[in-house]
Amino acid sequence: MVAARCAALLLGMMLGRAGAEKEAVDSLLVELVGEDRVEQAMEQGLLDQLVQAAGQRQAAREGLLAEMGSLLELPAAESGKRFALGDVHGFLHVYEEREDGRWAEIWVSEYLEGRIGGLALADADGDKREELIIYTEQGRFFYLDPATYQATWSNPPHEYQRLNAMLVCNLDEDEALELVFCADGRLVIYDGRDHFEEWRSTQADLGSTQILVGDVDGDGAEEIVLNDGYVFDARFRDLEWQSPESFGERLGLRDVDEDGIPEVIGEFQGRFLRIFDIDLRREKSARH
Ligand SMILES: [Ca+2]
Ligand SMILES: [Ca+2]
Ligand SMILES: [Ca+2]
Ligand SMILES: [Ca+2]
Repeated sequence: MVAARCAALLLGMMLGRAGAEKEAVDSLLVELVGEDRVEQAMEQGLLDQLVQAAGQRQAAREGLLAEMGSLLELPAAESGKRFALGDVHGFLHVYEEREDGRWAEIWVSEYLEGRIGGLALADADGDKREELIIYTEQGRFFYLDPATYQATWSNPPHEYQRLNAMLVCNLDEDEALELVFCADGRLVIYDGRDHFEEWRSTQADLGSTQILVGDVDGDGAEEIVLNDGYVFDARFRDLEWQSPESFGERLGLRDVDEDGIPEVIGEFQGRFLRIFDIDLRREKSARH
């Protein structure tokens, strides 16, 4: 019982309700294992297990919402938890949880001039405050204040015609983040603060739908991995490898062979998985 209550409280914390509930979890943990063993329990990963259990329970209830790129948890307001949803009609909606656990729409944007392709929450301009970043399929970017939803920046119309995928991350030494995206067939690295193209690929036929960044060949420097089989050096932007086959529609990184280098795990047709060793430039053999 105590564990179940603890997991429920942890779930609340994960969804943004910190503060008072953190204290409640701490006291429950004391109740669960005794004051003198709290530290040891935390070291043994008890909290991790509870967080994982809470996450699994939520996933079972809500399906794949957590994996959808145009749906994003927002910082909770005093009145409740909130999430944003960008729809295919070009509108961003913000929903807030009511006390009975139901959700209500509390805000909707103006028309954002195209189907919404993805959302991110990050401090892209390095001012220590996060932006809600939206991109549309037609190549518009919008920064919104994540609490008031007022727009703080958008790129010019017609800067790009078509945008397939975006990742917000830091690829260089400056504090501001970069917007890494696939636009009009090219991979583009765009300065998140000063809003200009830092680099674009000479390859002009990319149709990437997912972008990941990680050190996938173990040389200590990060690569940009595109789901359609391209691997670029994240810093110097050279094409390191063009795989003869796609890595799948969706990608994940995990080191599954203990060599310290994450493998790319790619999903095809929403269910079939392949494992790629990027350092060896091949799909991992099915049996050793
Ligand atoms: Ca910011
Ligand atoms: Ca940067
Ligand atoms: Ca590397
Ligand atoms: Ca590995």
